[in-house]
Amino acid sequence: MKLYGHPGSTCTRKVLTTLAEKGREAEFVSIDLFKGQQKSPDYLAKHPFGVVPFLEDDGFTMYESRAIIRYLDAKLPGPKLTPGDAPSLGRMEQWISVEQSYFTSPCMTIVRELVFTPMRGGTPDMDKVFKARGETGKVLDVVDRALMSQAYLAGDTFSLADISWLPYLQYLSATPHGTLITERPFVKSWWQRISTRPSWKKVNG
Ligand SMILES: N[C@@H](CCC(=O)N[C@@H](CS)C(=O)NCC(=O)O)C(=O)O
Repeated sequence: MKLYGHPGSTCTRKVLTTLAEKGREAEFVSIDLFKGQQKSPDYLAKHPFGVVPFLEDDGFTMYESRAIIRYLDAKLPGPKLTPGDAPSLGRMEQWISVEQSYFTSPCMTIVRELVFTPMRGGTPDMDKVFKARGETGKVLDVVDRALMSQAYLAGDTFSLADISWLPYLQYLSATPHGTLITERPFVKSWWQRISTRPSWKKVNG
């Protein structure tokens, strides 16, 4: 199995975490996003949208991180990361959709402005940061209420939904707006639970 990605990429990290939960390693092919290698003709021949990750598995190839993690969980032996009962499965899918639809964009706006823009010598747009902070906080309020009565997003067990939130929360936690996580008691304890898993420590380390 070969995974094309970038070690700092949130989408690559979801796939690496899923592999680690399954106790599986893939050959890692590093794509240099800073040099634009994802837009090279060779890579575009694999991934027509020119982003990472991209998976090759014994002649079968695919892209889109959320699809890849579902594929890996279905295919690989090891602990199941998708609940077997319909309500928990529905919850898992709901939270993966919430992450993609409402959370990732404002969360990564904060990270882009406060981490990546200064790294490139630019000045953060604080209006964007404060607007995004409000939006991110509203989503985390909803998560906080849901986690009042359960340990993980899908219910009692860790699932692909938790994996899909981990990389974004990690970046957010490294900004001054990491308080968005720590000031919500149920989000805070969930974050402690999921971010200390050996799989995430391996990927984040
Ligand atoms: N929906 C895609 C998004 C992939 C994506 O945006 N990847 C980023 C890294 S996390 C990327 O390759 N960015 C480089 C670029 O946009 O050129 C997925 O989930 O795989």
